[in-house]
Amino acid sequence: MRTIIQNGTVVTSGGIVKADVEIKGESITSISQTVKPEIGDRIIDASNQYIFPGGIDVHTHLAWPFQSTGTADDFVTGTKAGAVGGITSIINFTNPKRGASLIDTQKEWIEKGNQAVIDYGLHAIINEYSDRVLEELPILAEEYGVSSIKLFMAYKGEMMVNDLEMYKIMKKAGELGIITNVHAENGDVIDELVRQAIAEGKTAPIYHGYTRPTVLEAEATGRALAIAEAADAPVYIVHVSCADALNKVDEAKKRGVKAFAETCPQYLVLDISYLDLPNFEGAKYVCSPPLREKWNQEVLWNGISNGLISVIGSDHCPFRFEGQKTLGKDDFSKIPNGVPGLEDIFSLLYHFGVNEGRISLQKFVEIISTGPAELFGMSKKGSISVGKDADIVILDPNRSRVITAETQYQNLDYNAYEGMKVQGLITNVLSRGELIVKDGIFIGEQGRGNYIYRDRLHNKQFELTKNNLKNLNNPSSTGISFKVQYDK
Ligand code: DUC
Ligand code: ZN
Ligand code: ZN
Repeated sequence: MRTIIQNGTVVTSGGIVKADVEIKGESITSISQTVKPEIGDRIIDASNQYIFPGGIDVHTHLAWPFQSTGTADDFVTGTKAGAVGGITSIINFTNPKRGASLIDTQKEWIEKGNQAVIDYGLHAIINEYSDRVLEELPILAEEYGVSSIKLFMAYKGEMMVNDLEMYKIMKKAGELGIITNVHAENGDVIDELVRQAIAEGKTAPIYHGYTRPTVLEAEATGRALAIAEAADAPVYIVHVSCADALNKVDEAKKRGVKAFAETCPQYLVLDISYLDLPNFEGAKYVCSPPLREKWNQEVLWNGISNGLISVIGSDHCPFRFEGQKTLGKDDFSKIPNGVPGLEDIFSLLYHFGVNEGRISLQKFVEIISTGPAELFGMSKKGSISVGKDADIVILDPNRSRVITAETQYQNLDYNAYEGMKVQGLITNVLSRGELIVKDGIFIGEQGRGNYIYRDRLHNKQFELTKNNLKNLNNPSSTGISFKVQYDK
């Protein structure tokens, strides 16, 4: 069946045009003012609405065992929530058991994901170093389409690697065209600050914020960037939360490091005061890095506008308040770290970014869809263009909604953005040509999501530095802030 989306305004990172979109099978086949409907066509009327490429959330922790518990959304509930929220692809993290092979872990997680309702890729977490890791990386890349790995500089004993391990892994990854995601916080010093705080009886959620100061995020960010520079490897700093850390990214980019930065909605919209809410409500906002002083938000928004930040990811790491967050009732260090965001990231970025005038429509598309598709090698995703997968979000800018746990698809008893009114209502969502959200209701089938085999960065063709510098000099630039090419 052919589908035609009529009368809408198509937005890509390169331009905005009033046009109809023709879809045959799973792909976009035409974008023009003159797509003629025929009998049997399915027509979707997008009058007065925007037609965006589907959102891509490259930072999710679905079905994730962590800190003596596990995240509350699995691939079914999490991807349904993403779908109604305008996300049509995710990249989730694996979580290898101690001593497990990366290949076996990848297979296990591909299997876990097969109940997803949208397409999914997997970043391979490496939580301990061994020679086998270096042997398995090429297999992961070639046979499993893994173009990104993740290393942690915090969570000692659970996931943290040391500097030498990081260097060796990044170097091998860089040679293979694999980009390394880094969680950059100084885990050793944080653990000591946490120990001291608890010993002094400082057990409330706010101390989670005080024991993970911005200097320790900035220090680790600078160190990760230096190690990537020495290894001549591409690096992606996840969840940059503050000006101190973003400055390190700025410095590194200026000296030509193949560095990219991500921020998350919680750092753009929420702040450290949420950790101090009464009745242990602050626990709902415990995530790492922690929420920061409010003034950091505008620095991050500027980083998005000027191309210093390439991608927004949700870091969706959901834990229920009752029974999970309450594990830390008497000790903040036992509160599982994470906030939800997969269902609302698209709306939050549209509302606080586009609607409130901080970013353009094109920049919105660039960081929620085109940028992540390019950087993480999803060649069929990320744009409304002929030949791409028909992953499409239709949004009515004249309608609004109030975010609330009562109506959410996320498997949670709270929402971190409860009560916020967001302008712009997602009406319909297509995934590979199939209408999976109609009038805001999920109508797709469980298990319809495909595993995404991703392309690797071609190191020799890396062309980011000049483009980034150009954008830094032109804060109003809405152009793509980096150019990368991939091995086919
Ligand atoms: N931070 C979180 O808040 N949750 C999951 C892991 C992380 O780095
Ligand atoms: Zn992290
Ligand atoms: Zn994360």
